[in-house]
Amino acid sequence: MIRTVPTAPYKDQKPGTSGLRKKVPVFAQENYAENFIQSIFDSLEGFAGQALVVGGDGRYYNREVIQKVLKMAAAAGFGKVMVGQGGILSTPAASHVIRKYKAFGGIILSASHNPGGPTEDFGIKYNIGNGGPAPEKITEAIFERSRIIEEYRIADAADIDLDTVGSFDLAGMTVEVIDPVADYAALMEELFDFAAIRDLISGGFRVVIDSMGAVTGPYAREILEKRLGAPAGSVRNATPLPDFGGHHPDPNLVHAKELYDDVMSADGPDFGAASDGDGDRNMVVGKGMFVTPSDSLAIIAANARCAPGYADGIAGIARSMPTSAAADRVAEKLGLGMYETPTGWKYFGNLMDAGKVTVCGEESFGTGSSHVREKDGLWAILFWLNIVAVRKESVAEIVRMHWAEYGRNYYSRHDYEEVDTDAANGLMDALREKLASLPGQTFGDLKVEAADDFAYTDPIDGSISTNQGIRVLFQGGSRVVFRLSGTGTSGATLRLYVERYEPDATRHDVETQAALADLISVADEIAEIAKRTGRDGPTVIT
Ligand code: G16
Repeated sequence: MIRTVPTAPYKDQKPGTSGLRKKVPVFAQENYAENFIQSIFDSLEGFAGQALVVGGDGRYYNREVIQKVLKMAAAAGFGKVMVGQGGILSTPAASHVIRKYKAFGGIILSASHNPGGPTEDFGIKYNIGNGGPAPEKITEAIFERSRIIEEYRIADAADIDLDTVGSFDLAGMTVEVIDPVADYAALMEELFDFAAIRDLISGGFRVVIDSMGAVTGPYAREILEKRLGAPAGSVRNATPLPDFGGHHPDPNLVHAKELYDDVMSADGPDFGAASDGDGDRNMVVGKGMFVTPSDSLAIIAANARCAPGYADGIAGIARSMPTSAAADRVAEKLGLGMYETPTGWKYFGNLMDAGKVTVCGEESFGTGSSHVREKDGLWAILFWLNIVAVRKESVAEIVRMHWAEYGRNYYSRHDYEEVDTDAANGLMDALREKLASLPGQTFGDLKVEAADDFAYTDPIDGSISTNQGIRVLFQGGSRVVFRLSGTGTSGATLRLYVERYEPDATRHDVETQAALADLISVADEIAEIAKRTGRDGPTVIT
């Protein structure tokens, strides 16, 4: 039986960079999740009888919301829902399942790299039939709907047993509980040279993956330990836990420090990697070398032909605006198209669908390709292992040789988290007012060449996105970028991105913060970060 439930709108259901993310107690308010789910369905057309994919990163509240989605999908008229066993599907795996089975779309439950638990973060995101995050046109429609919603519809039925693979009936709709790993692992085996990686590992190359108590554990175990022959225990924190074991599942130098220190220690592994809550982010560390996400994109693009899935070369590269220009130099040399988009994986979808780009990346530890329409942590890790196995050089050697050939883009991001929202908005407004007067001004040795508020016109559908971050570009290719995060759940997070290009290989060994020191202080001078935020330094430096 389908029940129609009267409800009242919540005013704060505007999706951010990647879906709606809020604290669990916010989602647990009466009808809060239901309102948003119904708003998604009300914003879509033509799904009657079609399939929907549902899964999440296993965080606290995942199972409860999955049951709601199943019952509401049945009431909305979907023909089938495919859900990962245990409610688990990594974000890239969900994208793959949507594409492989030609589903109408998917709902992914995750707050990505943010902590999980009864008072921590949760999220709901809608992905379209190409497997990628819904474009702004749809997220805007969902938000508009959520502001006026008056009722939702739900099937009165018992909960589905999410732990048993098989087909079940829910009020006339089929629920297929699927193995969350199998399709994804098979795809990775098609793309990469597993035989070469197996030889590398059996030859003594030690690989460690930290799944951070989050979703990639079962995927990494199947692929690294079972299919590639790494010893048991090579995947750490491999069981997805509702609170990620108390970890902050963000693979960066702060939250994956233990792994980093281990790889850097004298008798540590040769290669370390980590993924985030929902498996789309990655961090890659080789002995003596942390690979910045921006360099990772450039190096993967330059070496793409090492992997069987990319043996014919790549069509083009895209990166988000704050990501360093390292990949641009590769595109130029290889004669490939290069696209600079706003922050958010959703902006890559059209370019990939149109065949303009194959490989995409973001400074926020995201790298991926057109094999799915999300960034893909394990994909990036396997790509690196494939490159190391084929080139028979260490990560550090590969990175250094890349810099020697293309020059080095020194790069760092400084985050000021949980800043007062008014102060953060005030800082950005003041910067916008200064934009016109900045070009031509000199700060020490740095002369401003241009300054703007980044706007993007999608080359495929012509849609325009404005206010995507303030860029101050200096002569010689250095720049600072200021942006407010669209994924935080408390206060505002100010991001400062700093980049300096150094073509001279004799100057490639400077410590990153030292290499960027003058730009960092100029950024503070221009934006008055310390004064306006009341902070004497960033919360996180990556
Ligand atoms: C999401 C988006 C990414 C974006 C990142 C950071 O990642 O999918 O495209 O780069 O947020 O966004 P912001 O700087 O606005 O916080 P994830 O891994 O959180 O889904």
